[in-house]
Amino acid sequence: MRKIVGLNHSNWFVGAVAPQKFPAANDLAQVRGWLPAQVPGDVRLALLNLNKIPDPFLGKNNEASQWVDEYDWWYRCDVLASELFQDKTAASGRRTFLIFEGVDYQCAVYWNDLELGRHVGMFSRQVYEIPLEKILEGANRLAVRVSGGNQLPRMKLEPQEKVWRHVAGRLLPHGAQAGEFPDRYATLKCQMSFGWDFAPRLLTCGIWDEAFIAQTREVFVRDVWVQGVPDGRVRVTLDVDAKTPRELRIRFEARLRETQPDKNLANSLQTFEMPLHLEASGAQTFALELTEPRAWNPWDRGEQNLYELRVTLLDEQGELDAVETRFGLRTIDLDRNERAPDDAASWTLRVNGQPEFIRGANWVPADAIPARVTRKDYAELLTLARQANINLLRVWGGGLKEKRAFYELCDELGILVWQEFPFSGAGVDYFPRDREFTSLARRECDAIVRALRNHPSVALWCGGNEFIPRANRRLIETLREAVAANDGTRPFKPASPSADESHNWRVWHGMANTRDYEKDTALFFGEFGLQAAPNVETLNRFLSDEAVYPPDENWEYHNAEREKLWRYARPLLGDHDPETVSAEQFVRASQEAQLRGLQVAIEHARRSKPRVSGCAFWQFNEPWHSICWSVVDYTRTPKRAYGKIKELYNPVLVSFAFPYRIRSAGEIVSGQVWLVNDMLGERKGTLRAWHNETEVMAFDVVLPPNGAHALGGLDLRLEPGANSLRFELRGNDFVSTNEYDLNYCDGGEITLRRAFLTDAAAWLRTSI
Ligand code: BMA
Repeated sequence: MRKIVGLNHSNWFVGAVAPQKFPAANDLAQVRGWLPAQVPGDVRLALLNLNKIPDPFLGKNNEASQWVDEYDWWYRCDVLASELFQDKTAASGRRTFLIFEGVDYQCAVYWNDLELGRHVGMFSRQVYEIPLEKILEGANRLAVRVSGGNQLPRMKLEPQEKVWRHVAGRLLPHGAQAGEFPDRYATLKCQMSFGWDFAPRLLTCGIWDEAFIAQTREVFVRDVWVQGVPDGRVRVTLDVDAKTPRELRIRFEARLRETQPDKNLANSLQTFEMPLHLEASGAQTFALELTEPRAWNPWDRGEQNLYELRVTLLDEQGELDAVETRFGLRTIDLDRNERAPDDAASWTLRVNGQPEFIRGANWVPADAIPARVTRKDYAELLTLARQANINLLRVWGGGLKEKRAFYELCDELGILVWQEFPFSGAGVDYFPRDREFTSLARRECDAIVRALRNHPSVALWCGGNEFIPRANRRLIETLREAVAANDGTRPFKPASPSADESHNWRVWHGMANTRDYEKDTALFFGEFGLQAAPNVETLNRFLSDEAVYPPDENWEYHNAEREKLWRYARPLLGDHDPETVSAEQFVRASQEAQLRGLQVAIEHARRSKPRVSGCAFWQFNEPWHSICWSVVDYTRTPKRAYGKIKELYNPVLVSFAFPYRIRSAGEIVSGQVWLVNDMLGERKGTLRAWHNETEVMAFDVVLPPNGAHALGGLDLRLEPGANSLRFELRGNDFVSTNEYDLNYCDGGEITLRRAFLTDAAAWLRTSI
């Protein structure tokens, strides 16, 4: 029997000590004052809850708590023997394990005076056995020394490398995250926390994910790995710590998770039991066959069937240990894109053998203090993603391996996950190449793969964000090995972008006209987007009254790129004088610019199917109050583009391809009407269109399965004033709408200098 004693509570304390180089000596006695804290938690969060620091997300308050990084910190709590045993004298043979799902960043763990171990890295699970004789009657002190601020390891840079990184930081279009950052590059800590162009420098530190104690009899199951395919074949691999070899029985109980109460689940529980010869420790694999198997699918392909699996080890006296996990039956492959050149990279994702056009978004950490993100927070954001018809999230390499709830919810909602390892550059850089760093990378990435591999939603592993693959060969080989050794069922991409993928920053960073997106010839569009201000109500939450408008350095502190915001908002301000527009008018124009830009890029991607196999806009969410590329702000208020994404990502889309030019009333706009169907079945419906209030089209259409085709031309004479073109395609079981502003043209050509620098950065990323 496994007993769990949770350590996720607020009976913890936190205290500061002078910094020491890791590994540090035990200086618990040096802590001057202990403050109440909770786990999962973060030092700043504890201080914030006690009003000892101002809220770092408001105004420029973040500066006021940078001092936190100058200290190392201790967490401690008491564990009573009575929580662990009814009667300790009768507990002989029981084994007790302390488990941390994530400690940020370097730590040493003590049980009373016993050092259980040390660890570096915020993403790997730590498991320590506590010897029975070390568990005292009464209270036991659990203490963790954590360092995450100024004591991080640093990468040694040659003088010429320093100069190069410095110059690149100044010159490159997204310079905020380029530069030296010796600690960031030498650390597998959330890269964004060192400061990014949508995130503050906020070096988190603490026990940021769940912690608990697990108690078993003589045998402890360290890990269960389940691989299942749609025909019902399942392989279960157990990693067991038994101390000595023994003969046992093992029982597997698989139950289809009840998602729809009216389903006939009479046969939902399937039990398998067999004898087992256990070695002292190590992995063993079992093959099971489920009857009436039901596959897991992304939401736009079918049901999200999930199985709950309980594995129990038994001897004559009953249960020794039992663990539970969830899994799904599905396959994932990456295939060549149709109509792509012969030597092109494969970008077509197939789930259960069927091609899946990716209508994706980039996901960044939901909070710059991720310790406080709860299942409810994830559920709200992921439900918004699902409602926007998003079928894949790219968990960007500058962010996290998210908490378990994120992946469980993606499984339930049928959203695929592209998971990156925690490496993120600015396109020009390399990570340390020494053995110590490489083995740290291997350990952390092994742990990430193991933690996520049972989730059917996880579809692809990727080395990380925007670093040059050829300058990081050793790292990429290490990551590839971690994936092969611990999974082997999902594709691996070395980095994003990689061959035949674009991060299109000619628009925005290069200041090109949004129609420039239509020149993108990549097979997968991994990043593109425009900044937009959040609503005025949100601005009011984090900027003082004087700072709310016009955009100034307070906006820049919250990541606004003023010049570019104006460049894209100005053409949408109509006759308003940019000097005198109100906050509301500016916000509306910037949100409209973001919406129109995303519309151009996404429709270009969808019309280019099947040569193009998907896109992921930059970015879905944001980690603090930011003026950035997100379509849902930190308060979870959608920007105008969010509603548009919902339309643009409808599996069935009507698209109007027309040239953007500055025009005046009386001129003719000529374009092509396109129909796109991402579903595997034919769709029939009635297509209607209106130019302002006049109906200009009404007829029945048939959309062949999984394709994009041009239906025919449409010419419209511009009227004075507004010119809106609306489409509605209505079938028996679906409605798809779309809308265009025929007056929209964001003018201006890309400047030569910017074009050169943006293109050079893109070339460096994929070619060197
Ligand atoms: C991309 C991302 C981020 C960055 C964004 C906007 O390339 O990968 O590094 O935040 O551009 O500049």
